Amino acid sequence: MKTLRLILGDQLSRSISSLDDADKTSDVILICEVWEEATYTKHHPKKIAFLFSAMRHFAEELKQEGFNVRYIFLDDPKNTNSFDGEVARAIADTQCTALTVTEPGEWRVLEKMKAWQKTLKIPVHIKPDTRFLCSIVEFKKWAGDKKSLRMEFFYREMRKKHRILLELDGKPVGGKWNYDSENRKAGSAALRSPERISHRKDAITTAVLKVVKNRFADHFGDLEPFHFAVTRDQALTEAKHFIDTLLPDFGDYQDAMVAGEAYLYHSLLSSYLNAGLLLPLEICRMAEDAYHQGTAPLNAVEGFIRQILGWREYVRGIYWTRMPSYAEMNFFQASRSLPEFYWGADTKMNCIREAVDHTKKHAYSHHIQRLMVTGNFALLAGIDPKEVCDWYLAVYADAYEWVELPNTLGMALFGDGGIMASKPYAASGKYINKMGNFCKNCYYDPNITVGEKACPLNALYWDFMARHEDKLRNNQRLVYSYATWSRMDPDKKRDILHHARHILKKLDQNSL
Ligand code: FAD
Ligand code: DLZ
Ligand code: SF4
Repeated sequence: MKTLRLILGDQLSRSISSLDDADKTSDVILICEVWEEATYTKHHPKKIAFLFSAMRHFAEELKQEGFNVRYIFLDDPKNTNSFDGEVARAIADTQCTALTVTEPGEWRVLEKMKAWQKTLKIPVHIKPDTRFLCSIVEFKKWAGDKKSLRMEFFYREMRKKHRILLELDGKPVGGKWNYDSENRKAGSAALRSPERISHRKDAITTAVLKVVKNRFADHFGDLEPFHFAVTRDQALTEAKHFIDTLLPDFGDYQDAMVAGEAYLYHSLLSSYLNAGLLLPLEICRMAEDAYHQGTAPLNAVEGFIRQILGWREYVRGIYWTRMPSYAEMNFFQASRSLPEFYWGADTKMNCIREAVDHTKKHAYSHHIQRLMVTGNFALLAGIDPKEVCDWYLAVYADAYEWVELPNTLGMALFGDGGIMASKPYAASGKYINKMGNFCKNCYYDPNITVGEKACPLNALYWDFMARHEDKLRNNQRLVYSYATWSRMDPDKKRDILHHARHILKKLDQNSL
């Protein structure tokens, strides 16, 4: 049988299940750059350039190995510009008698693949994505009919299943499963991001940059400088560099925020993991080895592994067990439009300016900025989850719906009402001030709640808590906040809520 094997832009792994049993003499591997995928959201130009270059490099590697690869360039005049069109065209041109694909990372693409099973005249096999450490079936079993899920328990199961950071008797190395409480050092102006690897742009990347510059000029974000890894070898070099030089401090500064410093000690590996250049288990093992060799402390290694083995797998499980209704959830009925400053318009709020600036320059902002700066503001101000999710999907190089949606809707916005997180990650300006130096150069003052110079997040925090008291008062993790609110002088409460109205009005006038 001559099989067409479609590989998507985020399936660039030699071990992808659609390549299992591929026959070099008869089968055709299809990789295609299509306008529909490049524009279903206005992806950051760096993300498009990274993926197109990585796709072209991967295709070359497969060709070197002897595979028959059909690579469709975006500018190919015959390009139909959709997966539907390219699959149909490839079948017609190559006379393949079966189609094999690996399940995609987004619901909308799975729907397309299921439709092919009905519309194409040849058998269509959709295979599980075995690069993940927890299959969807296994996650479903773990989740059962629990109303709310907790990552920590899932993570422990995964540690046991993959025997990572475990003693021989099955107990966690060091005696504790989680060292998060040790990972909360604040950032300061003195904390600088260590030097990062920059990859040489070869002819393939140079050609891709030209295409992206010409075709996606209206997408938000800076295309250059561009120094992403675009091959597995380069991504492995990045991973080794991280493990050897940055991992030791990863834990301490995981939550820190520093003006002008986008990366700090974060790994920057998410784009490579999500596109398939790196595999999650190999990265966890590399980190574990660093601990056993004594080159990185346990709080850093456990914290890093938890992100990949725990959070990454957990959000994927939530996505695939809760879609498609998950995308429609809006627990707080939030409806405000996304403010223009998310797209780079001016704002006096320095934390937002910094996070958006990192995003625009690098198609990256580290987790705590995604969660506690842009995410927290959207939560407190009641921004429509759909608009917020669209923004996160567009602006980050690592964004695919399976991972973006639960993180944004569930973790940052509590839009799922607590399926994913045990409480909203709502915070006032005091938290941001505690974790870094954004507030030092801000027009606003994090220690004031009411008045022209008051940090907008302070009044918005109480306004949010008051607005949603009926939905949140019984949450055990918010008891302390509601006790403080109840004890507050009624005049003070009134002033705060009045000021919050004023802030939201200014927000609507784009003058915050
Ligand atoms: P590190 O801080 O070095 O962490 C190591 C790795 O752990 C990451 O590379 C990533 O693979 C994994 N990881 C860490 N946290 C998470 C998490 N919460 N969910 C899944 N994986 C995690 N991550 C994405 O990959 N794509 C997204 O579209 C995305 N959208 C997000 C939206 C919001 C609102 C929030 C709060 C988080 C989002 N995340 C997303 C999770 C996280 O912020 C990024 O994975 C991380 O910032 C990537 O940078 P890094 O590689 O330097 O991560
Ligand atoms: C993100 C993306 C972009 C920008 N372009 C392409 C493309 O041209 N061809 C392709 O195969 N994949 C692309 N992707 C990645 C897909 O959007 C991704 O595979 C699906 O969203 C499923 O996760
Ligand atoms: Fe952000 Fe408020 Fe700090 Fe300004 S004062 S940087 S708005 S938290």
